[in-house]
Amino acid sequence: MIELFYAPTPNGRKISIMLEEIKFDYKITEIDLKKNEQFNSNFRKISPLSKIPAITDHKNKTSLFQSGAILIYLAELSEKFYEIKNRNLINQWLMAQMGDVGPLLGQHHQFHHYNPGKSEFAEERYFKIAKRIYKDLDEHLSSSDFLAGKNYSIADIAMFPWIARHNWHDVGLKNYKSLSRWYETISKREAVIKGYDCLEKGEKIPKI
Ligand SMILES: N[C@@H](CCC(=O)N[C@@H](CS)C(=O)NCC(=O)O)C(=O)O
Repeated sequence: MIELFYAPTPNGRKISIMLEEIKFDYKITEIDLKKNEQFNSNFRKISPLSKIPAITDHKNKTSLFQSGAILIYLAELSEKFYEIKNRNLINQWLMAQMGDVGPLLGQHHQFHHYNPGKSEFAEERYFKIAKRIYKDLDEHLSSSDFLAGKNYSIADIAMFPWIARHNWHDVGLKNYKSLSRWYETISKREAVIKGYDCLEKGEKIPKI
């Protein structure tokens, strides 16, 4: 059984969606970031940077932090969404999500959504970067069904919950036809709908 240390954020949702996709038995331990529970010493033993998501695989007696590493672990264990012959491409897009898209959109959330008016420079900078991310993803997806080719993979699972914050980004997802097509396709997957609302609070995937 997998224990997922979770908060309902894009990084948390990557893993709840993956666990639903691979139909593994799992339980959620909520980490309330507003109450600073990520700094509790027990949690820091498995997530030394005090960040969700993290997992403990009680069967294999293994704990992991960092969503990308967790996705790879679960993909290898389940042999799903991480085709061996396509790994370079999948890894490339997974790393692009982890190293670029996530952290940069995260800054856009901070300045545009949570703290407007605090820094004109940062608001403009990350708005511009967010638009560029949408444009680049849209261009790529105009000639590729999914991020790493014709099959849905852990790279898509990593990227999806970030684009699902499109209402916060104010970039206008509907203007990006290929990115919208990709988003709608993934939005309809039963496991994605379930994993998005894994706390069963009735949270719906934002529509375009
Ligand atoms: N690169 C990490 C990022 C994880 C991350 O930023 N988690 C945030 C929530 S989305 C967090 O736990 N923040 C709490 C904190 O930094 O104190 C991953 O992909 O797992």
